[in-house]
Amino acid sequence: MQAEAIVPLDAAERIRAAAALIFDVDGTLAETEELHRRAFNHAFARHGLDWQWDRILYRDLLRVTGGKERIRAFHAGQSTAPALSDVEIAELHRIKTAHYAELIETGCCPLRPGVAELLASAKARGQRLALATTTSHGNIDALLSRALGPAWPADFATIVAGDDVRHKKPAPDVYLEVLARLRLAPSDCVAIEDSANGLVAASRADIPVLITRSLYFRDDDFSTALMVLDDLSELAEPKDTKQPHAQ
Ligand code: XBP
Ligand code: MG
Repeated sequence: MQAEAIVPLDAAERIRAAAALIFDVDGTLAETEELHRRAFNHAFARHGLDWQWDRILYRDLLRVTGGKERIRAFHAGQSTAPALSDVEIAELHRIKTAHYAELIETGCCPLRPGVAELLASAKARGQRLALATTTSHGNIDALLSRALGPAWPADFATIVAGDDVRHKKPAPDVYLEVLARLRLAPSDCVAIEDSANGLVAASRADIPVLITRSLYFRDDDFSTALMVLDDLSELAEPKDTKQPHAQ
C-alpha cells in the first residue's frame, strides 16, 4: 500500500486553525520603536547626558532587548562616560517610559495594517489571543487603550511582559510562560513577530512563527519562519465580489 502523501497545511490555514495566536507588541502590533527611540533621547537630555541615538545607531542597539538593558549596554561601550548606577539607569528608564506614554497619547501610533482585522477574525473563530513581549504592562496598556479602547484586556487570555520572566527575548521565557498559562502545546499556537530576536525566542519554545516585517528589522534573517509578510493585511480573507441581484 502506498503511503499517503503528507500535504503541509498552507501557512494561512495554520493561522486560522491554531488554538491560540500569540502576538509580540513592539513592531508587530504597531511601529512603536521610533517612539521608544525618541523617548530614550528625551530621557538622556532630561538627565543631562549628551547621548543622541539616531536611527542607524538604534538599529544596532535593538539587538539588546529591553530598555534598561539597552541603556546599560550602550553605557558599557562609552569609554569616557561617567559611571551610571543601576538606580540612575532605572530613573532614566522611568523618564523614558513616562515620555513614551505621552507620545502614544498623541495618537500618532496606530495599529499596523491588518492587525485589528486579524484580532477580530481570530476572536470570531473562537481562537485565544495572548501577548508575549519584552516591553512593560504599562507600555502595552498605553498603546492598546489608545488603539482598541480601555476594555482591550478582555480580548486577551494572557499577557506576559519582559519583567514577568527571568530572561527577555531572544530567550524563550515569555513564550514558555504564555504556553504554561494557556495550557497549550506549542504546535497548537502561532506566534506573530517582527524581529529575529522574537523569531528565535518563539522558536526556542517550539512555536511556529509568522513574521510581519517592520521598520527596524526588515532585513533580519527570517528563513526559519513559517511565513514572512510585509504586513498582516496580506492575511485578509478575499472579499466576496458577487454583485447583489437586482430585485
Ligand atoms: C521590544 C523591545 C523593547 C522596547 C522598549 O522587543 O526590545 O525593549 O524597545 O521597551 P520585542 P522597554 O518587540 O521583541 O518584544 O523600554 O519598556 O523595555
Ligand atoms: Mg517586536
